[in-house]
Formats: sequence, structure tokens, C-alpha cells
Amino acid sequence: MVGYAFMGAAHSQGWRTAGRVFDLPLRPELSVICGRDAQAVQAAADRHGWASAETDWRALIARDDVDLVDICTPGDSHAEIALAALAAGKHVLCEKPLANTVEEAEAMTSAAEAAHARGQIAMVGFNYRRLPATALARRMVAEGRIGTLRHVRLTYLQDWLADPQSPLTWRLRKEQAGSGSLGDLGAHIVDLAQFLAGEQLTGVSALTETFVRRRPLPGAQAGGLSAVAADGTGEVTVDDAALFTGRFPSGALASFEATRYATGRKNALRLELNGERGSLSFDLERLNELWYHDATEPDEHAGFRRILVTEPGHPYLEAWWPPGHGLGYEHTFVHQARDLVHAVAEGRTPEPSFADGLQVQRVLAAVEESAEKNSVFTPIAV
Ligand code: SOE
Repeated sequence: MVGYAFMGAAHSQGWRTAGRVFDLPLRPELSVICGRDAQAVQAAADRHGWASAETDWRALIARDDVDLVDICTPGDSHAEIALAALAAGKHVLCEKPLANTVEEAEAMTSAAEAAHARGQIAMVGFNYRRLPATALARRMVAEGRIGTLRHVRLTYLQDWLADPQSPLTWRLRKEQAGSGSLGDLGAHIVDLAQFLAGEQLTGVSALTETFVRRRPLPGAQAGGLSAVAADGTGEVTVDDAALFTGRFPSGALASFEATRYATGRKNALRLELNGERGSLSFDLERLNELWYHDATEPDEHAGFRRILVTEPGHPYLEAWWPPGHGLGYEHTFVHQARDLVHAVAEGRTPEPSFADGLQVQRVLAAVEESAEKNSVFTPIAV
């Protein structure tokens, strides 16, 4: 694993747990974790159960005891690490968004496709597909339970930037993060919308805004960032919020909102799908529940009803706790590790593949282009 902050910790938990809960065809071994700060990465190795630590990701890739490289770094290093790992014959898991630019994502996808011919597997980490409730929603859409889709409506609301004094971290600099709430949160809801609908957006119309254009620099970061002013602030070079609409080939309409300024909303990824036969609704802050309205029932007793997604027949639940005991955010990473191990053992390209990650990157680029042109409908390149 390269990177050991929030995502590194979450993925580590997934790798540690997957083989203890699910029967896997291969056993994940946590061989080596990498980060630039020797002391900090050793502490991360000890905490998260990695057998050793490296400070140079090239040294990690060169090791014979590494078969799979899990990339948990900021977006600016995804392409370089993934390309080197694929060239060295390793399988790759890469955190979302796949890259910072369409060009990088294209290079990564070509390399992954060439590597697949040599038996290597590459996957991008859109973990919210792997919640039992969203996986069940996908299953119900595919079974036709809500019929032809009309509306696909997703919002992803957080509030950790609402305070203008909140510092200028790497997530607020384009050269490191690629984009702001768009790549961080919008990428998730674009992937989820397309996963649930079973089709890909053909074009978008967008608005983006940066509400707070300068932010204080924490001392330790000042050295690492360009554009530092004498007043100790630096420029925010990414979007703070992105709103966009889109079209699906079936004729369904989609709407999206991604922001880190929705005060009171901590991790509110909400979705609603309306079809001609019914609707589905989900809120990540209540992630064991999926709400279903069956519009074919008589109006007198029809209505949204709660499906508590904890039954053994629900996706991923066969190996977990008895009904009603519930799962959490971290389980998505366990399921991600499980699905990837199966794909490696079976030699098949897993979903979401790098090609899926590239397609999301193209949607993000179209959103930025549309926003620059005052919401002009912008087709998504195929
Ligand atoms: C921060 O906004 C963040 O951690 C995202 O980077 C993750 O992808 C999302 O799952 C939760 O919020």
C-alpha cells in the first residue's frame, strides 16, 4: 500500500478483515506500506498491521513479496505509481478519482488493458457501490422493480469547509487534488448514478463555484505549497461546490450536487431513483436502510417502505451478523478487498475497472468545461 492517511487506514482495515469474514480463494498478506516520513509510516505499519515499511514507492514496487499495489495517495501521484506498478507486473487498486486529468486516466487505462493480457488486474476504488443497500438498489433496478427510469437524483453533502478559517490543505489545490468537491464527492455520485442506472451519461450542464478563495496555511504546509502570500494565506484553486444535470441514453434525466459547505450534513450521500413502476431512496447517514415505493400497488396503501438491508440474502450480508445488527462505512472497504481478491483469483477484470474510472474522469472534465461555458450542454467523449 502506498499512502497511510484516512484512505490508507480504511483500506488497511479492509485488507485485514476480508479474509477473516469471507471465504476467499487467496489470502491477502499485508506485506509493506509506504510513505515519505520514515517515523510516521513505521507507526502506520504498526497500527494497521503491515509487516514492514518503505519510504520510497519505487522500492515497494521492486519487491518480490508484493503482488498487488493499493494506491491511497492524493490524485497527483496515482498515474505515476499505477503505471510503474503495472509495468512491474503487479495487480493494482487505485483510490478514486482514478487520476487528476483525462489524459492520465487514458494512459492508466491503456496500461491496465495491456496488463490484463498478461494476467494482471486493475480496479478503481469507488467503495459506495459496495454497500449492501446500494448493491441491493442496483439489483432491484436490474430486476425491473422500478421499471423504466425517469429521474436519477444524487447529492453528496458535507460541511467541513463551511468555516472560512479551515486551512488550505492539499484537497484545495488543483495541482494535487485535480479538482475540489467535484473530484472528491462528485466522482462518487457520478459512479453510483451510472452503476445504479446501468448506463452512462451522454452529456452534462454544470455550475461550479469557489466560495472562499483564500485560506490560512497551517505552518507545516507553507513550505510545500506554491502561491503563499505574506499574510499566511494561500489561494484555493479548486471548486467548492458543483451542481450539474445530465442525460442518460434511455432518456432518463440525472441531477447531481456535490458540496463541502452544507452545514449540518456530515457525509450525506443521498440518492433517489424514480421509475415508471416505483422509486428507491437511500441516505448514507442511515446506510443500512433502502426505501422502496412500489407504484403498482393501489394508492390507498402504497407508500415508501423501509427495507432493513441486513438479511443474509442481501448483497455481502451472507458472511456478517444476524439480521438487524447493521454494518458501517468501513465495511465497504472489506467488500472491496473481497471482490478484488475474487477478480484476481479468477483472472477477470473487476468492476469498476480503470476504463470505468476513465469514463467518470471524462464526466468530471465535461462538468468543468460546461461550467466554464456558463452551463452549455457538454457531450461526454466516448
Ligand atoms: C472527504 O471529503 C471524503 O473522505 C472523500 O474523500 C471520500 O472519498 C468520501 O468517501 C468521504 O469523504
